[in-house]
Amino acid sequence: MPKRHTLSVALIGTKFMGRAHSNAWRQALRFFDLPANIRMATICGRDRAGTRRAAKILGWEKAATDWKAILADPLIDIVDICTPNDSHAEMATAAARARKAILCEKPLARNVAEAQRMVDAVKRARVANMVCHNYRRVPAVALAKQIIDAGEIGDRVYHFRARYAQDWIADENFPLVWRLQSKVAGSGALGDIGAHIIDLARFLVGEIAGISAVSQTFVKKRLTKNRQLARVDVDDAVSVIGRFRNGAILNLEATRFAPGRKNQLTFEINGSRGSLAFDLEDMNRLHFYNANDPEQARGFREIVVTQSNHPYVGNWWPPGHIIGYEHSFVHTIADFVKAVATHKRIQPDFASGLKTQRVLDVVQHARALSSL
Ligand code: SOE
Repeated sequence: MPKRHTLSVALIGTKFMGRAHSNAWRQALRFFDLPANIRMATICGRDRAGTRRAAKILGWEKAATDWKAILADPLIDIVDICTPNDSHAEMATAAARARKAILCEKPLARNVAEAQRMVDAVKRARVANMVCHNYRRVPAVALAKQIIDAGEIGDRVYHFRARYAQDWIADENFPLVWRLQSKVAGSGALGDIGAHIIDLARFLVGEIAGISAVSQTFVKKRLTKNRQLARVDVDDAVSVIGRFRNGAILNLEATRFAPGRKNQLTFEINGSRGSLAFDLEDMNRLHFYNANDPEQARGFREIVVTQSNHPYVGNWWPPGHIIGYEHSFVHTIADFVKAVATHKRIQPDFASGLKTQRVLDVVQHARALSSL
């Protein structure tokens, strides 16, 4: 039996995404048959004490605070970037020069220029690269893709409409965190959660030909951490209409001002012979309408996506035992490890992330409203 290769990983970032990715690096090998072992070598954060705590709790061998030193370590094979958006381009281009495989959280960058630099760097270095759009690998979403590709909603798609709604900043007293500062985030709800539904639109329906959009900043000023009042220079919400290259119509909404919606991503796709609908707050279920069903039995059916032949779920529990948000990261990282170990491309790669970034950029600069 040939000795299995071991891939040593360094993760940069210790907050929400750092924790979600750490869990995924630990679980991937335990639940998926991977062509390589995974060594959780180093986690890197800003402050030494906090990063040491994170290493201990999240299962990393070492804690570091100098990400550049990590890239110089010849024993590191993979760099996983889970930091705020303003560091993605610098870290990824340096990691590419150091010949590391790279997984980067979404959005790829703050703007198209940065995203283009990242694509150029990974192409030049010929290193594996992937953007972590984890919702593609929610089993119900992956099943929707299979149903569409099998032509079971018909050979034409008429509509893709999606909404990603949260409410964590609807309180005007919520402080001016990095996700609300364009110099760090690039944009607001648009790049943070809008990027997810733009990626899903491209994944499930196809490339986008053109868009029109309106965005709004509802709370114009917020308190910084030093209690100074500062202007909010990103969108709080955005609405997009558009057209795909295949003629389907696109409707998207990304908002952080939907009180009661904690993390609700919904989409509905209408095709010539059927429809699909999904709600992340009920993520183990896919709603499917098949116009070819016998007329007396025709209607939306609810598929509980937990059968062993459904995407990914056979690796977890028996039918009916549901999974959660964190499993989508395990699926993403398991597929990434397979790609790195077998030298195959994996989607969405940085080139795909750049296409999403181009849509973000056009939305951000769209001036669509005709005054009445
Ligand atoms: C925003 O709060 C956020 O954390 C996004 O940044 C993530 O991508 C999304 O999965 C959950 O919400």
